[in-house]
Amino acid sequence: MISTNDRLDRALVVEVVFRKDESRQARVDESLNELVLLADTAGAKVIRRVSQERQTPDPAFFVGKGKAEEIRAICEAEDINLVIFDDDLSGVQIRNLEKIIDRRIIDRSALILDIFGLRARSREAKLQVEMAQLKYNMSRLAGQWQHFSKQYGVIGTRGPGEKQIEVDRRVIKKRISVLRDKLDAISGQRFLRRTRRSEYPKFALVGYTNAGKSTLLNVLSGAESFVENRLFATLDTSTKKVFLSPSIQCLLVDTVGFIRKLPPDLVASFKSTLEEVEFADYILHVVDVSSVNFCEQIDVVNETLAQLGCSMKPSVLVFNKVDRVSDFGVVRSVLNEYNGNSVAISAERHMNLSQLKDTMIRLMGSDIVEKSFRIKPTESEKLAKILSVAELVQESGQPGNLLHLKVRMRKRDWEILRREIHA
Ligand SMILES: Nc1nc2c(ncn2[C@@H]2O[C@H](COP(=O)(O)OP(=O)(O)OP(=O)(O)O)[C@@H](O)[C@H]2O)c(=O)[nH]1
Ligand SMILES: [Mg+2]
Repeated sequence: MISTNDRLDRALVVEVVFRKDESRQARVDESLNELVLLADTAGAKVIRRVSQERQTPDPAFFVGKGKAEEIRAICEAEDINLVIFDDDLSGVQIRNLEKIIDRRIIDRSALILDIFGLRARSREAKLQVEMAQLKYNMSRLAGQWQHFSKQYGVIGTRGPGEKQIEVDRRVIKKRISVLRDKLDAISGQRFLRRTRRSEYPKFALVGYTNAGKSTLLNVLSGAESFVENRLFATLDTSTKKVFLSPSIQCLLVDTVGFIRKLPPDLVASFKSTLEEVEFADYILHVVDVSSVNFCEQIDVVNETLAQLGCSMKPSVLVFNKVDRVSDFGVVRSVLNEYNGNSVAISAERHMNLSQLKDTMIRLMGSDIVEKSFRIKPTESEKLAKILSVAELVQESGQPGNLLHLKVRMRKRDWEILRREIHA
């Protein structure tokens, strides 16, 4: 946690608008709002926001030296002890800024890693976060030993600069290799679990953090996963069985939320957790349609899915939290724009969930077959067998006479059933 004592950290956040990049100009405010939310999640109170327009980042200070001095003055005047940059800083920049500003300096990635550290509950999540933090620190070690030693007093004794860095680097590499072995072992167990359950089609819930993935998992499965109106409530995967109709079941797996500028070390370290997405048959992409940035959030999630090699998986776009949208025209136009497999729901208010389930069944189309049967009055056993795996779509005829049935079921069940009833 970034708060090291009882008192909340008092933070100042810094954004740099690069003039060359016009699209960034428009997005920068949102990025900064999100940074404030991230800081709040980590337990810091943001007192001030500072921005600077530049052509390129300053290699030594990221912002200009004069700006850094201005930040120091603000920190002194307002009793601020933590400065957070919205962009990634190099080790050298962090060290130089700390010298001038004389406060702890962190960047967005460090903040996200900090929150993950705070949120990690399972052994696997803890190991994954530690791995990501070590990699992050290793990449910023050059010329930055002072800073590093403040965060991890356990590694080595204080030695003269670069020599100590070599010692630290060796220690970190060793630890990373130990962590990798442990994570591989857990990943192996996960593989066994996964193959045992693979008889059901699997949907992965993906989406921007706070979109409502865990809430949706809970309402569809009747489970009670952790839900919170904060970022990164879920770090562990959790798989539940869900009835899409009385006879059609699927597995639904909840996983970690995405965010813009997710540190690459983190994505790499959460590989085995994110494998749940890779191994899923289908994707439910949950979007908080009440957020003003939902379009950009969709792009961020799609980019992350592409990084994971999952962009081609059949998916449903689930526009959640419609109860918070007062203008239904917006929802309608969104559904028109993303026509195809999209549906507007409210997980919390249980709105349109049956429509969502129907959409999921439709997506499984190739996996589901529809069959028609004529059942004689004497064939009650056959009827029972059919109805034990299939769902009734249509029925005609009178009891005691020939019955016409139209049913649907999973292909796999049909393969077994056809042998049993000699169809
Ligand atoms: N109004 C409204 N709020 C919702 C709805 N669905 C979820 N929420 C709220 O949104 C917040 C985030 O929900 P979660 O289910 O934890 O979101 P998540 O996508 O799992 O978030 P992470 O695990 O952080 O990635 C909670 O406060 C939920 O109560 C909805 O349909 N309507
Ligand atoms: Mg969640």
